[in-house]
Amino acid sequence: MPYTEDTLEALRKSSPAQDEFFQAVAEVLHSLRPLLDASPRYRAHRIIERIVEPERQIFFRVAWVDDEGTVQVNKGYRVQFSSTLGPYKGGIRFHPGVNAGIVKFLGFEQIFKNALTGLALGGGKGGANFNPKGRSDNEIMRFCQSFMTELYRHVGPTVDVPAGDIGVGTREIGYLYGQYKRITGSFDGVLTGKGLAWGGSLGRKEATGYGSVYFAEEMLNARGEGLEGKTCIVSGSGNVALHTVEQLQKMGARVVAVSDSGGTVHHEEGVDLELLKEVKQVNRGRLEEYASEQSDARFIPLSEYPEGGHAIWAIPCDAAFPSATQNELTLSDARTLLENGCQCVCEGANMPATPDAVGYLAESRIAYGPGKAANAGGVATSQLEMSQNASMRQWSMDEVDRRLREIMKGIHETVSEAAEEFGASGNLVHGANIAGFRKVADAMIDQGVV
Ligand code: NDP
Ligand code: 2IT
Repeated sequence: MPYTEDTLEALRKSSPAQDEFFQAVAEVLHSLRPLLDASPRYRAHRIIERIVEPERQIFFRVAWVDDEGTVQVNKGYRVQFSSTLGPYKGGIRFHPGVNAGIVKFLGFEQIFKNALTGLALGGGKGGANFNPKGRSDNEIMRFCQSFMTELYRHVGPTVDVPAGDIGVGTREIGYLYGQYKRITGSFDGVLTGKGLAWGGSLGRKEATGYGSVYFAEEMLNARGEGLEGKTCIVSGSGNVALHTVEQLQKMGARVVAVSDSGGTVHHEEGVDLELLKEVKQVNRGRLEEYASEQSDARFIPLSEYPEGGHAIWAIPCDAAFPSATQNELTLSDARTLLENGCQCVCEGANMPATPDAVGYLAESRIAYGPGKAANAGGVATSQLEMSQNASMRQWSMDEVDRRLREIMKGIHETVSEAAEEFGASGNLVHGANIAGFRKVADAMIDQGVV
């Protein structure tokens, strides 16, 4: 049995029922085979066995009182996966589907994504199985305060720096930061994605979506093409999706569909971003409200789609941006996209494609940008926020955006070159996994057995 299979087998036994985590590990290990064959030192130092094991996992109770006076209890997590390249860094997710395996998959991906940015960032992730939908501001605040009352002792500006993810935006970061400050008495850069008046960076909220579009543009430019004039679809309608739509429109592309957990909006004339932001960001509402305001837009509810939830991928496009959640794009969706002429799939979300869809897309001739490369602009700009906090300065939007664009260009070069080096030219899944891993693994060897 190959070395990587042994490790996976051992993991399945030692941490059962963590499907998304095994999925993320299996993909990386599959890509690494040629590197591990060429460089026996990784095996000698048992890097694979060490890198799949988080340095530390913190599981905690989050008790809080809802507006009816009822006590609620949730599970809180912070997985500090790797501090090899810098402080643990990665978002916090509030979603009812969060469990230890989800947080571990996200933390594992984060190690390699952060390495690809070229910045001094370790990897971590956190979250809670808390559903913010339908909760009042006061409930969100009490939940965040309870969550931080445990988390504060594990984080710090040079230790572990959380940020947002699904269900955690500027509002939640504000409540978490307020509580951290109250407990520690210290105004420091312990979280990123902060509000602009209290330590935040211009461009952070836009960065993941903008970065994903810059990455797609790099992939297309390498083929003598560009996004201008292209028809695009973007799944999701949260932070990443909205800013993907925004940057696509700035670059002259037409976005004809977006989605949320209730269904898909198809708007052939082009999505009205102002209305979309009002419905999803300002009112925190459902996407079907968009279609009721726009007579030429069609809403396709989840229940109407026989395959279950993937109506967006059947809408013909030149480029698709999966930007909602994990495993939202199956092999059959990927086939449909390509049959309809799609030439580019660029992942704003973490692990949005199922393993067989990843294999199919990576082997196809289209431009396929895996999440750990394509959505790294968010965490990279978090590091720019950390730099600004450390130097007590605030850069202009133009300055941040210029750096983001450079970073995305650099990531594209790095992953393309690594793919080429290992005989998989154009396969950016292999390129991203190899380049991210190699940087961390070499540094682990330098730092000894820890
Ligand atoms: P948000 O909470 O802002 O938005 C999430 C969007 O995805 C919403 O439209 C939501 O629908 C939809 N969604 C969530 N879960 C599901 C589901 N199970 N099925 C269908 N749709 C779903 O999160 P973000 O935009 O921040 O995150 C989106 C993705 O991008 C995630 O994979 C995240 O890990 C990744 N990411 C985020 C970064 C960031 O900086 N925020 C950085 C890098 C990656 P609804 O509105 O109905 O809830
Ligand atoms: O998945 C991710 O990269 C994020 N949610 C952002 C992490 C961060 O620390 O900015």
